[in-house]
Amino acid sequence: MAHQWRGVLAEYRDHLPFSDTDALLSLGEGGTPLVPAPALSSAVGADVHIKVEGQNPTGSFKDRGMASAMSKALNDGASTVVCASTGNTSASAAAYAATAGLTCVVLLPQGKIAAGKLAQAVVHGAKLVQVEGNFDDCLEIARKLHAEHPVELVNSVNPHRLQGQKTAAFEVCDALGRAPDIHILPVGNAGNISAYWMGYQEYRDAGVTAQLPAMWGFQAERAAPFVAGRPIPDPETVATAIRIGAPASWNLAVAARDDSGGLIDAVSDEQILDAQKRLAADVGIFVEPASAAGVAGLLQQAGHGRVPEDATITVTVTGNGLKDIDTALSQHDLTPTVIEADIAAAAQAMGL
Ligand code: AN7
Repeated sequence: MAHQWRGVLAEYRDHLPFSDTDALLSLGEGGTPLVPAPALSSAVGADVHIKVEGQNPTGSFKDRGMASAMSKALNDGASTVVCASTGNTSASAAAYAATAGLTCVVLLPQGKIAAGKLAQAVVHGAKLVQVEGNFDDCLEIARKLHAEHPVELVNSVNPHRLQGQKTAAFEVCDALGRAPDIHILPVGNAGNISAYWMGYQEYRDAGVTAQLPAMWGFQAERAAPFVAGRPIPDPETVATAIRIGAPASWNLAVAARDDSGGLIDAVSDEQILDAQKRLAADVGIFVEPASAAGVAGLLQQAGHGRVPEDATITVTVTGNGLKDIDTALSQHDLTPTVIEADIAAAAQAMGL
């Protein structure tokens, strides 16, 4: 019988801090494809592969860490979990709380969440609290609620989130048969770049791989605290998922960048939307705007001559394009071609 993927916790149990008696939650997260991208490879002169995290159960990479953090909360006897979110964390937390039978409260920056993500939190039964402020305000409230009340915090400041998320680095190595030379991804709250770096180091230390990649992170230009070297008070970007000015995993991300010999740079909203279009039209992968920041960064660095020839490069695209169709469609002319229900009219419309 074909192997059925069991979710990241069961698949990578040997590398995760769970005991034999712990219950492990799964909605089938992980096992996402690593897709070769010939259009990007020829554009930048390297061997580019896309790690398609939009194929996770709730459509983003957050499911890996949420499986882990929610399992831990369940095993510890929690009854309520809380998170701040730009959308994907809340969608994932809501789904995993549903399967765990826990109550979930999500704090969201009012008016700045893509409609698909809001829908996910609603249908999975989370209690939505919209905050008149940005993500950073929401996270501060979530941290305090956790400190002062019996609620578990499932943002990536919870170390179990990074434990689950590091499995993506394992999968990249398992798929390539080696670690890439460069791993690229978008950076918002900075949990993911920290988790990948942890995963790559653990595989190298365990002797599974021989080398480590350089970690390249990309932020949106007006929400780029790592580029500024300090928090940004009023982050703004079309890529609402990474509209974050005070990343929680600051020190871990700086270590990932510096210890790997990598970089964290900024890309404009225009570059992000252009990369989103190229991924969809040239590669065949529809991602949300934030997820295109890594590809935008790759193209930018190639333009500066900084992409080593023939390097093996993996780029994580973090979330599914279907979560935010409003932004995607706003980039296209939607004037439909309308015809009578008639073959001749159809042929004419097709230019035949
Ligand atoms: C699609 O959901 O922070 O640097 O609250 O949704 O690990 O924060 C989302 C972040 C990239 C940035 N791409 O990852 C949230 C949230 C997408 C995202 C990021 C996010 P981190």
